[in-house]
Amino acid sequence: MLKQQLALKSFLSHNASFWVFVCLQLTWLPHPSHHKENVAVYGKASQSTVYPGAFAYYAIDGYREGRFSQGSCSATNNDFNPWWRLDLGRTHKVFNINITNRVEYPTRIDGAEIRIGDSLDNNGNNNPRCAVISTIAPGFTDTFQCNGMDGRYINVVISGRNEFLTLCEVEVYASRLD
Ligand SMILES: [Ca+2]
Repeated sequence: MLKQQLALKSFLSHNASFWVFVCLQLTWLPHPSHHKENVAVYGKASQSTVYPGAFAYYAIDGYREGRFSQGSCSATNNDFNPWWRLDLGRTHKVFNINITNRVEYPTRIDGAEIRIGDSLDNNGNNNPRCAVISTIAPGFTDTFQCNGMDGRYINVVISGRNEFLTLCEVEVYASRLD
């Protein structure tokens, strides 16, 4: 047997437990792509009211364009407690959510809450809270960690004031619960 073969044989036998460990990890770890797909684009969006031409769907059209005039931002009218909701069709484990703010009037998003769950009570706005958006820079995208919260519905709601709720893109990175 060649020297190299002997060395390899020795390495493999002495490190058998290591290779078993590697194989088990490769087999058992969830495939990373489960978390890397934006599932929002497969959902259905709705909102408390529709500002003329600014449909709820524009927040999940796949474009982060933050200039309102480009027709890729959703907006409600100046509602009291305005909300936007995404229906994923079935319960998902939600890891993180990216929200892209509008370029103009960026402070309108301040204080908005992200809520996730399976209930439609109060239009889904009573579901458990993932995060409160303090502020997002004009036209920027911020990420909010939801750490595997379960839910079919993702709501963004502004409580306690009249506001135009404007969302230029909402991306949801989640795994389907089978
Ligand atoms: Ca958009």
